[in-house]
Amino acid sequence: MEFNLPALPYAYDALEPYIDAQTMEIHYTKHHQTYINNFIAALEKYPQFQPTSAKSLLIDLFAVPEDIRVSVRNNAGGHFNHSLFWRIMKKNGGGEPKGLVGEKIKKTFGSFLQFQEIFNNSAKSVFGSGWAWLSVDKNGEFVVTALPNQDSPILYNATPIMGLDVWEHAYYLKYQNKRPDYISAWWHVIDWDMVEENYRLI
Ligand code: MN3
Repeated sequence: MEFNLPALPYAYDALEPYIDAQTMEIHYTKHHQTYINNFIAALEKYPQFQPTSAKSLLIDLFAVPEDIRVSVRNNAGGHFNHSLFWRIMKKNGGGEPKGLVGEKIKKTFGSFLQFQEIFNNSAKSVFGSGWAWLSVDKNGEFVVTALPNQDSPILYNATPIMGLDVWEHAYYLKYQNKRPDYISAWWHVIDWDMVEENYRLI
């Protein structure tokens, strides 16, 4: 089972000043680790149930015993989502996507700026805790969605290639109530090469 905290591909302070080191450390070592601990604890009730990955749990959520299904949805979702999130950020990221993702964004949304506006509005629209996502639907099309809590696009038959965590724990220490400022800043750390890789691997 791949139920360990994945190595962070950069130092806690690598994404400063956009994401501060303290937020990164707490987010990664406490929040992400807690999701892992929680769904491992939930699965311990069913030793005969041996999932191979968080993704496989989410793809077939209704195979999960009913009394732990909500916990698995939230906590395996949290593990899967954060594992993607860390990988699509880097120091000196940002700019505009090239490659297949850049082309597909222009074709789908008209321009990168229009896509950015739609994605930003989606991220701002999340009421309470959740994420904004760029996913590939079952027809191979790009879709931007806002989803609550740790719901992954996987639950809705779509494959996420890029996501922005807008839970307060992702930004409150530095940005307090100013979620739009965090959203704007985040574009400076996006790693388009990884988004491209996520798209090519579907
Ligand atoms: Mn988070």
